[in-house]
Amino acid sequence: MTTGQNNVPSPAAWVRNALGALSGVLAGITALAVAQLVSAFVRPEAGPVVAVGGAAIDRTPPAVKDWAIRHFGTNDKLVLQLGILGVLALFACVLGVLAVHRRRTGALGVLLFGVIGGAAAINRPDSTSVTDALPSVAGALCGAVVLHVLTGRLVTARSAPSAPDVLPGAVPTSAQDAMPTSVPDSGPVGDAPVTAAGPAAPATTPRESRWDRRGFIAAATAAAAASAGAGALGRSLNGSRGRNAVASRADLVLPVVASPAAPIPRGAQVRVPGVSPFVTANADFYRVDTALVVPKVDATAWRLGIHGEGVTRPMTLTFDELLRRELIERDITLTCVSNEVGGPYVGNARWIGVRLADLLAECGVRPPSRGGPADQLVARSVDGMTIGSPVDDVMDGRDALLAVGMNGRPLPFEHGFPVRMLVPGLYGYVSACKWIKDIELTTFDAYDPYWVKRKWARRAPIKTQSRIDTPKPFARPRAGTVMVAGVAWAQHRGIGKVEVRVDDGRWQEADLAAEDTVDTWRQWSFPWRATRGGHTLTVRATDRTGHVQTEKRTRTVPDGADGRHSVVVTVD
Ligand SMILES: Nc1nc2c(c(=O)[nH]1)N[C@H]1C(S)=C(S)[C@@H](COP(=O)(O)O)O[C@H]1N2
Ligand SMILES: [Mo]
Repeated sequence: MTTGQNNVPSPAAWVRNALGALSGVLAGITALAVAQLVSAFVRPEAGPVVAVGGAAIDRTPPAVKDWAIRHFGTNDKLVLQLGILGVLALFACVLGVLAVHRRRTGALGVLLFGVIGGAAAINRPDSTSVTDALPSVAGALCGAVVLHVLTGRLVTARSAPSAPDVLPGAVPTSAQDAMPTSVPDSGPVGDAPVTAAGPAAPATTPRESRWDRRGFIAAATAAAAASAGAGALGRSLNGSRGRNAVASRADLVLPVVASPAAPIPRGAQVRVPGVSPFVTANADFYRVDTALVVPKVDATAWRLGIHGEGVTRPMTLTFDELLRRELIERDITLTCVSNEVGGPYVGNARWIGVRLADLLAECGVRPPSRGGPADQLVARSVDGMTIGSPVDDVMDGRDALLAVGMNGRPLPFEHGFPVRMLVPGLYGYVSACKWIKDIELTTFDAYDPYWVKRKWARRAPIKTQSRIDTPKPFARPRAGTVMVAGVAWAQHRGIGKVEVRVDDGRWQEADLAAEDTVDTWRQWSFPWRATRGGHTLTVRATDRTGHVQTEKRTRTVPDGADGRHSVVVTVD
């Protein structure tokens, strides 16, 4: 980035490039702010960052998705968005510097990003209209204009080499504005009416005077202020869009249930500090989904369609109609297939909902085991997620739910308000569709849902697992009796036994806490006579079918992690 006149980098060129980069960033901010504003009128999910982020999530290989969940947990989406913004900022700087030298190319580069964002937006599964491209395109247009205008204030200096350093004094703003912007290299700057110089830029040094500093500062300030305004307005409009949904949730009073859950046995919770609460509070319940923007569904406008193969009486239900049905209350432990051995993506809640099997039966659905043609139930969410469950499992008598309540409250938005599906015994990605809007009966041969298209198994019952909650890894308990305790789960089969092994010793049976139901996890504890030194504690569970949690470690892909949880501690 030298002037070509000599090999010493010209400070003016350096400054110009820096200002170019700044222009690029301002153009980028303008583009995003305008996109945010326009998306409020189109669809919040159609904004470029959300659309590109969603596309990135969909294209993320399962192993990377798993890695992201493992390392960033529920912050994975924040990290992704920050990553996208970081990449955009980098490109904005590059385009800005480019625009200093090739103004049109820079602006075209900004437009290219608009095309990418727009294409991503209309290709999202929940996109129903090409208008979804509008936020990106409008944002990019404004961004391109900003970049063009800002770098226009810098091009005076750009043309300096044609009349290096001899350029006397300031070029008046008016004369410069009159210059054809497309000919910075060949422009007759040397012929500029320098005699008119002086009053326009009085306090500038010769070098600074080679660009339209005032014009640049004014334009940059205007761009920054306008984008701040557009961004703020867009955010508040987007916020108020969800108002009906928030109101519909606030107005919701869950009806009295016809079939309450039995009280949780007193002994279900072991009294050892550090063990997970038996019931996971809504705020602490793990969240795993692909939604960059949590869908805010207005319950009063919600509809659920049930249709497909073997559905002799298709149905469309409103939320009120759903609530008027017989409601049941059940404790169900949900687990994510991405949960590593010992991992946190498991939670237990008391759900309220409608028995899905009854609803399907009313629609004329028969499970394949009774001659029905459809073996797969595909649930679709408002955000385009598809989740496929075996019809036989849903209709075999277990408490598969269309859930509306979680721990006595309407579903939180993060967990699927107004309605989600739950099937005890199946991992979330094959059973627990949040923000559900449609149920289609089909076959496993005919259709692969979202995660199955991405190398996960078609069928995925939850594997028998156990976890040591306390002591924590690398804890330093004192010698003597140390309580080892945790949870074990084998939903819909039930936990029959939990054993603990110290180092390479024999398996010793742990004390099982009272069982709530076979659909919930079960706590256990083991009083360990701890001796000084380093020790490895390992746990294994046996389910009620007699299956012992296997020793063989497998990865989470394709159908859930296998293996045993170990914790290394040092006893002082
Ligand atoms: N609409 C929608 N539903 C979804 C998902 C999703 O990404 N989108 N993720 C599924 C997965 S992988 C799991 S493990 C559970 C998690 O439910 P939770 O976030 O309420 O814990 O939701 C399931 N339902
Ligand atoms: Mo999951």
